[in-house]
Amino acid sequence: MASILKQTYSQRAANHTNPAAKALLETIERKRSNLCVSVDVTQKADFLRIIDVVGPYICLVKTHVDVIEDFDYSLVEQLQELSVKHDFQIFEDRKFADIGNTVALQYSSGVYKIAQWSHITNAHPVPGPSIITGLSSVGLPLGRGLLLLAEMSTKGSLAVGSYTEEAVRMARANRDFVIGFIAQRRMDGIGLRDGESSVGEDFLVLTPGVGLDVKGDGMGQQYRTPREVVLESGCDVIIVGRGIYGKDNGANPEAVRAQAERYREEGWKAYQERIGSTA
Ligand code: 6AU
Repeated sequence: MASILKQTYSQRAANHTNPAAKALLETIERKRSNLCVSVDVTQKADFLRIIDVVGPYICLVKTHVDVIEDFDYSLVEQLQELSVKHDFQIFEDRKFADIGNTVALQYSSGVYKIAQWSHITNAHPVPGPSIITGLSSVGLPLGRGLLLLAEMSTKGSLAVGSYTEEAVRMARANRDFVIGFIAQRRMDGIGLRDGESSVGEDFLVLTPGVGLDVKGDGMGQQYRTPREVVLESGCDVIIVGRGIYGKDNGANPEAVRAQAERYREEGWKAYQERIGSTA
């Protein structure tokens, strides 16, 4: 079988059993988009307007629901309606980081009830494997998927070296629920012990820190282009926030639409070049 880097998203979808991973890969192929838009705005109206505009160009919406000042549960229902209207998956970027019992409560309960509506969420591996036990006790019965933060996009990140290796080992031991990583490159072969092989393993790599016009944000964020991320580093999904909705919370829908289209095209072109096909 061809290396993961050369396989199409639909070939890879067929090899996944986790429903969230499968659905994401199928959506990417159907919409010819490996673009995830990160909608980090604080007002419900801005949030919904941006998603309705970018919806046709994306495979996934990434949220930070806890930054929305006028949040109420109707927002979740409207988000779900938009996900059906435009055919995208939902990823709440919660970055869980506590003991198993606490993260299970944070994931299932409280104001946001993330597991009820978010197909994918993420966690820091810092507490060790028990964080996966806690989250999977809630998410696995609902068909959800988890990404581990194996690396970060920020200057001076501590998620490097043996920390990254341990994150990959934790994922390998929990392949039913851990569908991939937030990382800056493919993790294939990382952290393998003597005699282990990563053949047949397929973790999705979703990559933030993507921008075409600037290299950073003055607060530690570092940007690379879709080409660097998808073609040179072998990542699967580009996560773009401010590069798409700009500095004015997406006030100009036409500008937001144009940027979404631009990033979708760049991400898809880089993927086609990677697999060696223009189909
Ligand atoms: O494109 P930006 O810089 O406007 O937004 C990037 C988004 C933000 C971050 O919280 C998130 O991506 N992020 C993450 C994620 C997705 O987990 C990890 C990381 O290393 N860097 C990063 O920026 O919503």
